[in-house]
Amino acid sequence: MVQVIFLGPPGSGKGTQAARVSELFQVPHISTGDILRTHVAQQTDLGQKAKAFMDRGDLVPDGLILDMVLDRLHQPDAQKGWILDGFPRNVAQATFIEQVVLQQKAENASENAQDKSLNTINLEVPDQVLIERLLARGRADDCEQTIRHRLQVYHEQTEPLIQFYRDRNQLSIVNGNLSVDQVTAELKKAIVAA
Ligand code: B4P
Repeated sequence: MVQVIFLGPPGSGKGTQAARVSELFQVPHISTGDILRTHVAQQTDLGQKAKAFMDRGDLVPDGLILDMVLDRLHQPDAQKGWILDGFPRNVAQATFIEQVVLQQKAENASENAQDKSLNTINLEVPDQVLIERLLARGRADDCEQTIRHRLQVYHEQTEPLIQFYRDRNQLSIVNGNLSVDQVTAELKKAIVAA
């Protein structure tokens, strides 16, 4: 059983590393950004509502995100663990996922295993490197003005989660400003599976 939450600013490599760690531990990679982009591409009701927020680099409102995440976590493949990439992104989302994990713990009656398996990783990368990486990627929301706004939203709304998880003794800091392989090697050392 392994449950990993990737924190880190936009472009820190959450998506890149979550895919690798998912392969390593054979648990699903759940990226809220990817799920949202699929909804946008399919022009679902959720996608139509989310698109303007994503284009501006704002967080999509929690009212649209929480049910989407809960649905995904209830899929059969997520029962043995998951890698969450891009969620939680604010304190309300962190409180929500904490309740979900506690409820699962109660249902499974395996307290110790659940405690040991929750890993929150903060990938640290300087802002200037993030901007260069995202400009090089060039996704629809990777123009310089939107990137700067996403970074501001990150510092205001997501960065406080570092203290949230530090207070719970669930935080590991990993240097994301290394090669992709080097970051994966650091993550292998940091992640504890129960
Ligand atoms: P996300 O899809 O989560 O995207 P991201 O944070 O910008 O990127 P990530 O950190 O995953 O970077 P990646 O590995 O791809 O969010 C997009 C939008 O969706 C948000 O702005 C928001 O609107 C919405 N959203 C998503 N989740 C939400 C939530 N929970 N609540 C509300 N709204 C939500 O790496 C970036 C680039 O760097 C890539 O090109 C990669 O190849 C490169 N790279 C990675 N690691 C590297 C390394 N070690 N060295 C050099 N380059 C590297």
